[in-house]
Amino acid sequence: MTGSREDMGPTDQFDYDVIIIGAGLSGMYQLYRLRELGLRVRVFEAGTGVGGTWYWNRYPGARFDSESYSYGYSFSKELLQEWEWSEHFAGQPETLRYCNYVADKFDLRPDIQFESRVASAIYQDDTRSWAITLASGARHTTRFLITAIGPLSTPTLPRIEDLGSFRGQSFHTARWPKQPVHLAGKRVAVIGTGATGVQTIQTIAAEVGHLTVFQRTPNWCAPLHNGKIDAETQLKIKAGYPEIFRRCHETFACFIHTPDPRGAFEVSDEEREAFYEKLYGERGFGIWQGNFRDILIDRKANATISDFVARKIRERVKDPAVAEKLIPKNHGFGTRRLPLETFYYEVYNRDNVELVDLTETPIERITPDGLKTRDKDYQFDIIIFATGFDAITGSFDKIDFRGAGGALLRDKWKRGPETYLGLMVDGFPNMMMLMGPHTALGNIPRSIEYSVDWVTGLIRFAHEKGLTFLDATPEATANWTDHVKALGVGLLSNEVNSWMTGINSNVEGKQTRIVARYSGSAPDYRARCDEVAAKGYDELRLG
Ligand code: NA7
Repeated sequence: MTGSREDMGPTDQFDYDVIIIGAGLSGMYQLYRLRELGLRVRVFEAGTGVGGTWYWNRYPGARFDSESYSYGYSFSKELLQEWEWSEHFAGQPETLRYCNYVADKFDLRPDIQFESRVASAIYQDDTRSWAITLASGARHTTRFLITAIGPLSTPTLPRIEDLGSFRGQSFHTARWPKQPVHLAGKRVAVIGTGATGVQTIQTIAAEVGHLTVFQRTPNWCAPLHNGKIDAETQLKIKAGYPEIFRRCHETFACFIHTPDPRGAFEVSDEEREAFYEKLYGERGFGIWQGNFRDILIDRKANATISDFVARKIRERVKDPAVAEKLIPKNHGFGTRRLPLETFYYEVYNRDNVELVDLTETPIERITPDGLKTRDKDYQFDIIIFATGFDAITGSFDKIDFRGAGGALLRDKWKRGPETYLGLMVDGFPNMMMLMGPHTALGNIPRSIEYSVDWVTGLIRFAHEKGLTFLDATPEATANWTDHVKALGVGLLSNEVNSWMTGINSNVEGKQTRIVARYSGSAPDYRARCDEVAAKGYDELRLG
């Protein structure tokens, strides 16, 4: 590096060179990298600790669905050798310990300001800088702004009448308290059966007195097959990290699983059945990410795996009527995010568990004692809302982002996000997004590390050239947005309502499907971003 901070123009007029919003996995790593450049960096974090998703989601049973050893940071060999994951799919307490370990090891905390929710971020045209205002009213200025606010970090509660009238305890899973919640013997309701609901339900069913599950849409689920990591495997993992990450780097979505090159009908019926049986018996996302290449694009191919998993559900759930309710009818296997489960279906064989199908009996209102559906009054001690998030754009909507000339990001994205490489937005100069819309998500930490390194490269470039202005052009933003939309055509998942298509029944204005995610391959995504960097970022407006 040749530049010094002074080369970037009179940055000392600002409080910081870079402000990062959020101290989850993205924000922590971004801070680490920018400090290497010798910049003055400040992270503002709403929580009282690091970890983002793993800080907030303390609900019972929260855990990885990606293999632990493919999920942790890969940037530090020392960290990889020091840290030991206890299970193939670690639980939230362990992952939060990991996040804290990383924060301590790299001494990140001095540059993180906790309990500091960012309320607005306003670009200052005259000084080419950003003014950030916290919920407390405190104001800070910076040349560059990086959002590390997470794709699934704004929880949403149902829009049900009298929501606040319940006299018992109620929690959204992503706002689960730090103090223990006493579930033993209690009458508990869980609303929602996404990945979170499934983990919660299977974990608490045996402990609670009675559990009532309110399901609006069943999801296809497959077994996680978690297990402890024994000492011998631990050694293999530690010795095998270069290979694990090399593989993640090459696969479609950065998981250790990647699509089988065969089509579902290129094998015999017996071979197909045997392949599905094998995948159903294996750990993790293989049945979703490592299945035949056409199951997520071809309806007939998809029907073969959907039928297979439906048969499994019928085998595992004793009451045929309940089994039918648990089998999705309005979308095919894997076209929504696949929840992985551990004896989830067997929960419905228990005497203390009841499944209520909300398509038959919708919830009318919350009552002081529980809730009322069209058919029945229920009494509960605890209501758990596993009702998901205002995904991908929701956390952007909550902050007043104003770009050049005072333009509101919320307005610009009214009909869906428009981005350049998922990393920038034209008219919002000097602002970079980590895990924002239109980036490759997949196995998230792998994508985070790539995006952080790309953003670090851009800031280093600005630093070296003394640039004070970086902006995407409207043409480049339109081109990338069109490209992302084109990639989504033909994907069965884009024809289904889910957080991945921007649908949230609980949020005004989020009832129309949008293309919010980049759905090409991670290697293609990286190749495109690398090309931009290699050409000296000449697609950007630089000044
Ligand atoms: P999801 O996957 O969005 O699931 C939310 C669940 O809550 C889903 O079953 C919804 O039913 C249900 N829901 C939401 N609002 C209501 C109302 N108003 N009434 C009844 N049921 C409702 O969120 P998760 O937290 O499970 O998972 C999010 C991601 O986090 C996950 O994919 C992983 O990547 C980690 P619906 O399907 O909308 O009918």
